[in-house]
Amino acid sequence: MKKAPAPKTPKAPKSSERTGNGGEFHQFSGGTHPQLTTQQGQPISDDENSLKVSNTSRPGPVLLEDFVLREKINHFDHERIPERIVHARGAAAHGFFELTDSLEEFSKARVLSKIGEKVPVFVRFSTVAGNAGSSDLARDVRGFAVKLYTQEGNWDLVGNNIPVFFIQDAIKFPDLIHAAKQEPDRGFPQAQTAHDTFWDFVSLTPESTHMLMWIMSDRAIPRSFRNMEGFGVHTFRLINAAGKTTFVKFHWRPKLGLQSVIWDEALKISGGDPDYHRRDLWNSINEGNFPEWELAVQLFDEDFVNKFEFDVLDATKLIPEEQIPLRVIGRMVLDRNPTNYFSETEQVAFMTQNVVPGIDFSNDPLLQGRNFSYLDTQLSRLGGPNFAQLPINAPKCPMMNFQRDGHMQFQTFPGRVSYSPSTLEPNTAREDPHAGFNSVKEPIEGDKLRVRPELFADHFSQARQFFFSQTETEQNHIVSAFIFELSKVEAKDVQVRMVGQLANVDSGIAQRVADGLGMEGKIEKVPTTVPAREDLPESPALSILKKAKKSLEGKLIGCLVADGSDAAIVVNLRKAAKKAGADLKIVAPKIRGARAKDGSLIEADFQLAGGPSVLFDCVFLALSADGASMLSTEAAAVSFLHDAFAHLKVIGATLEAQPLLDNAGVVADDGVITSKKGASTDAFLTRAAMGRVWEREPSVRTTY
Ligand code: HDE
Repeated sequence: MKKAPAPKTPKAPKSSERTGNGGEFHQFSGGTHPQLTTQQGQPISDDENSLKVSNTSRPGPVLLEDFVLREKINHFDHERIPERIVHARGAAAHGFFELTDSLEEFSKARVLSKIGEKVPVFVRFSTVAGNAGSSDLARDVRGFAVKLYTQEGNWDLVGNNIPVFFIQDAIKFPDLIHAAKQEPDRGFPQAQTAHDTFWDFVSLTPESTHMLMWIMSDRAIPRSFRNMEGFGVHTFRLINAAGKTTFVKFHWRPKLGLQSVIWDEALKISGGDPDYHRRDLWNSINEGNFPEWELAVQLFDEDFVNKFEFDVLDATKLIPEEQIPLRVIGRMVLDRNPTNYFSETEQVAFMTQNVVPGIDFSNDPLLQGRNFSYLDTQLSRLGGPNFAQLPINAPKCPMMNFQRDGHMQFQTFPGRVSYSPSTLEPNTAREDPHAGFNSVKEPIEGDKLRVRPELFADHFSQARQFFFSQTETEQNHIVSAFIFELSKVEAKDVQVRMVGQLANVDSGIAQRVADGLGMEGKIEKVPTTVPAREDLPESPALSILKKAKKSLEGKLIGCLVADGSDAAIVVNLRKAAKKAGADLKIVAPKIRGARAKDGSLIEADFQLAGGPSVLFDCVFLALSADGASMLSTEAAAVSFLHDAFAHLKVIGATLEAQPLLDNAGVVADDGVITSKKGASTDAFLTRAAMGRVWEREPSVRTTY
């Protein structure tokens, strides 16, 4: 085969050849570059200057004939597509799912029955309410959408990091989202529910109460995507080869365990690094620390459905793990960052209706509504019916049908036959009644009505169960979150109604929130037909802290240094941290780093003002006496430490760092570890592995 000629390196014109030109060509740095061309392939001679009637001293008018300019600007003008109406802000990664336990008995889906089957996945995490440019740390549900490119077609499990939802029927979704998004007259606030319209709506929508407990909990401010659970939310169905069906709920469980931040920390991370979650995902994959989850299922039959206290088709309810245990069936690893954010993360089109033979929908009215919505939204977002041909959306198994033409048709179909049945050509695609997708054969009978089933009417029992399944710390955080959010609501009657709604969950919770808001007088319960059951047992699986992993794996340590620091301490700390699976970042007054007492340079990852302690899980002050005294009057250093203390972080320090600890108001406790020698680093890491110093909280924050 003849080798293609190497692309020619265009030569920069001599400045004398460039008439009246003040601009310079900066990009000619030698080497071999391909020729720059238009979209049509015409070589471009000058990418710095538009075509003008000109002389050397004065620009004349720009010519309409400049097709190079017009094409470039035209393309730029159309670079954006409509952002998602919900889940606009997201980050994604590639990876694989591997089946470790077969569900063949329940499902004929190859991806759920063939042990060892590995399928590529693309996973997009998102916030719901904020616009694409909002902050990662908004208090919000996180989307957890997984596209599995199976050999039987794409299966999209479009879930969230919270197992229940705000509403029971799809017809309320536009109202919910309109209430949560920025208010239509003023265009703010964005990426938050702390405003009147949201609380007005939910205080009038008792079915939202269970979900409110979840989004006011620390689940709504995760430490990273790697520390989140994922849930399919709805009940789905599995179908085996004999046509037998079983109900199923899907759960993703993070290998690193659950972890969240503290609300004040979330507020500050939004300023310090609005890309905190996406950066964490990107960096961890780049560094080879691949995020991993287990896929687990809850399987149940018609008998359970009939005896369960609630309706399994009600998306505002969950099935406690204590009632139907999780069965782990596989693992998912994210090991590759996207090559291009727009082509992949932005153009990926998740659709709940993407299921494969062996998996089917249930009659959950929310799921049924979603099955319509997701295809519809892709048409307006991606511009036409051929979006499934975009590489990120295309199945990775053979795809053949007679759908033709349309905007941006990338395929060139040969032949005369674009219909079925046909005889004119051999080997045209045919349906297969056995291997093809079949719905569960379910007899349906009833009146055509706009109603909700009776069991859907209990809105408070599981909200109460959730609250009382939390640790005391977590309960305090939920109460504080209600107080924070409602304090931003201007309409006092909305506050009053919401507190009255909370009284249906528990009068104690309502009273605590009322106290925090400074409300006086008797709380009026909002009337309800189904009061909360008080007999549901606690479910420890609903708590983050009860099942948190006590480990340093995946944690980030911020180490503050200054001139005169002991380099050996830093080296040892880094080594020990790495061994434990954590990462150490150096924060110094100057980004070049600090000159250690032995004359070596300790290179910095963050300049002090750009590396606040909210970015780290725990902090260590490797300071000399001079360094500590210099930093003790530096506001950024004082707030670095003050915040670390207030956010209940484990703080390690050399003895010389004491002046800075004092100035920052750090009071000695179990989580403040100081010592002269390197021994303190071991004690520091041991304590840091156990997580935050929750016992410190009452001394730094008022709880109601
Ligand atoms: Fe969505 N949702 N949703 N949703 N949803 C969208 O689809 C919708 C619901 C979820 O990373 C949209 O492609 C309706 C529940 C995720 O690209 C849209 C209803 C759950 C994502 C849409 C719901 C979700 C979306 C916007 C009520 C958790 C992001 C853009 C019936 C189980 C996927 C898009 C991604 C995205 C509609 C409720 C999760 C408009 C009508 C419940 C993770 O089609």
